[in-house]
Amino acid sequence: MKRIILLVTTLIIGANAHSQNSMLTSELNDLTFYALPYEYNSLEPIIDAQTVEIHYIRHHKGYFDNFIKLAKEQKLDNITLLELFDSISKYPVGIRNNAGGYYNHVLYWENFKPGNRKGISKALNEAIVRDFGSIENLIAKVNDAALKRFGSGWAWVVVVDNGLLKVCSTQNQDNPLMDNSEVKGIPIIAVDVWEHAYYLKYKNKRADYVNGIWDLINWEEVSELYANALKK
Ligand code: MN3
Repeated sequence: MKRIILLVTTLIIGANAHSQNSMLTSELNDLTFYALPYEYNSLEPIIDAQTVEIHYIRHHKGYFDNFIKLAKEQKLDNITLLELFDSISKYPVGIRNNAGGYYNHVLYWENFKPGNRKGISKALNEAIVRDFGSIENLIAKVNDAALKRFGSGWAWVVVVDNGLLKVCSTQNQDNPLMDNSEVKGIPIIAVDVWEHAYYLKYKNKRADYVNGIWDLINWEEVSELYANALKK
């Protein structure tokens, strides 16, 4: 019976659209590959189906498979992703790149979950106005961080220790949960600016992709991530 409960729990963690929190706090040996909660063409026309498919099945799955393999080799089964990120500078760069690659993309897909694009919570809206003046200012700041990131990396909106919102950017597959991050905080918006995220449709025009994604952001989802981040 215990095994069945464990199996069901694992399946729920794998398939749950709000998997970010449980993913961060479950032990590495319980991690399953993230189930994309929509079809490949659900983000059309802003992100084309082929880009989503390749990005999810090849890139994201590749990071996950490599991460699990390296974690097993390093016998990391019993720590959580959150603990790992919090001491990532002690681990080989392969762990850092692939663990980051796995987690970052889960957040990225969750941010775009088709649904409530106007459903921002009162609390998040007030926090954005408090810290940036307006949602437009926040978007401009994230876009700026995304465009200034030289080479591959990410732009983020994070909740920092004192509950304030901050915009930052990281290189490669690093993220703001990592102990070596310049800005440390809990991410609620993740913008992938690796070329594989946009090149098929946008070619070298990163700005067009970055401007476009705001029409995909599920503010209801981001509001929930914000509420959860404040609880930690
Ligand atoms: Mn990517």
